Amino acid sequence: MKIGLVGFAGSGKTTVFNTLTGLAVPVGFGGEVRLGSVKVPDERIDALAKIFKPKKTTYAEIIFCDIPGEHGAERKGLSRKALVQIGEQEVICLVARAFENPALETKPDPLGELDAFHTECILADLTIVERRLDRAKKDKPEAFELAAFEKMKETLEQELPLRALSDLELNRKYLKGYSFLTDRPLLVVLNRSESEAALPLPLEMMGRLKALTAAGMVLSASVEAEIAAMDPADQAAFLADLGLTESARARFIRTAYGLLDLISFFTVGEDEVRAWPLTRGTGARGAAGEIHTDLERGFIRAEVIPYKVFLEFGSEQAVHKAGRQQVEGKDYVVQDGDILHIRFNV
Ligand SMILES: Nc1nc2c(ncn2[C@@H]2O[C@H](COP(=O)(O)OP(=O)(O)OP(=O)(O)O)[C@@H](O)[C@H]2O)c(=O)[nH]1
Ligand SMILES: [Mg+2]
Repeated sequence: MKIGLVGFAGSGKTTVFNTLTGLAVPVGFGGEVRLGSVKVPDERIDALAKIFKPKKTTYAEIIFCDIPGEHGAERKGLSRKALVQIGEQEVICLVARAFENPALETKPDPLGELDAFHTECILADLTIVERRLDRAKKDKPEAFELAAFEKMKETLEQELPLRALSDLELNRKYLKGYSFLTDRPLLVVLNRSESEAALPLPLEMMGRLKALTAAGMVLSASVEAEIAAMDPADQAAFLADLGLTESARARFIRTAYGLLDLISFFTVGEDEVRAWPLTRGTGARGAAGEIHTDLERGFIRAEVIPYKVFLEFGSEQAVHKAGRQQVEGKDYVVQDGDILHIRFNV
């Protein structure tokens, strides 16, 4: 999963990047676009790896892209370069500044930053939509496509993001070639000073997030980056001093999985034990497609062992013997923690 960290100059993106990845990239203004990856911890994968002793253990992975803000110019918003970078991300994480930054003249205004960012994304999308509608006068697209673009125009003109439209309202299958910014999931990180690290999101911010179909969380990036770089055994005590019970990374991953409505299924064997993120509600055939398109194309059935059942019996043989393995067809809705074996034929 690719998550882009974006936001206004000096909002703390690079510091947040360090907090989440445990890296120690120098902070300060400007800099290059940077990538860093994080494994999504999962105790179930740890336990399965102990049992199977596979050659390879693969956790789900998040790749963070730190996209610098624009400095200097009167325009404090997003550069064209940043917009292009954002277009390549699956999830947008806006870092909004709520701490006093002595290097900046402006007071913290996280709501203002969120609104300004949203407006830029609306304008970028509206440009694409209007261009398509202009062309439609000549090339006469099919009715459903025209209707989709008109619906999008109407939505954007009301300053609503495209992600607010359901799949029924907007047939996204036909829009894959387009890159709409407001159709991506948005997670807002409110970057606060240390003294406010454990306070909940302000009500006004929560209201705004709801209106924008976005999720939010609080971070105090400077101090949490320092904690993230410590020995894991020492981290809990320092977090507790801030009034926190969970690391920034764990909170972030939980928020992102919740926003995207993701569950995990597992594949196991001597070669590899692996976690696969999957959108909740996906069928067995769709899950097979996450592993490989051949498995989706030639799908015959899925053999399913829920993680809890596996733990109860301790081995696949014991589960089989007890008759507790499920044999499921393509429409079976995969559950969090399912261990899948896909039978296929191509
Ligand atoms: N007090 C405080 N300072 C912070 C916090 N997060 C970042 N800073 C400071 O703010 C300054 C800018 O942080 P960066 O992480 O470099 O900001 P950025 O968003 O990456 O900046 P650009 O990439 O230039 O747009 C640095 O001096 C940080 O140490 C925070 O949570 N609290
Ligand atoms: Mg930076």
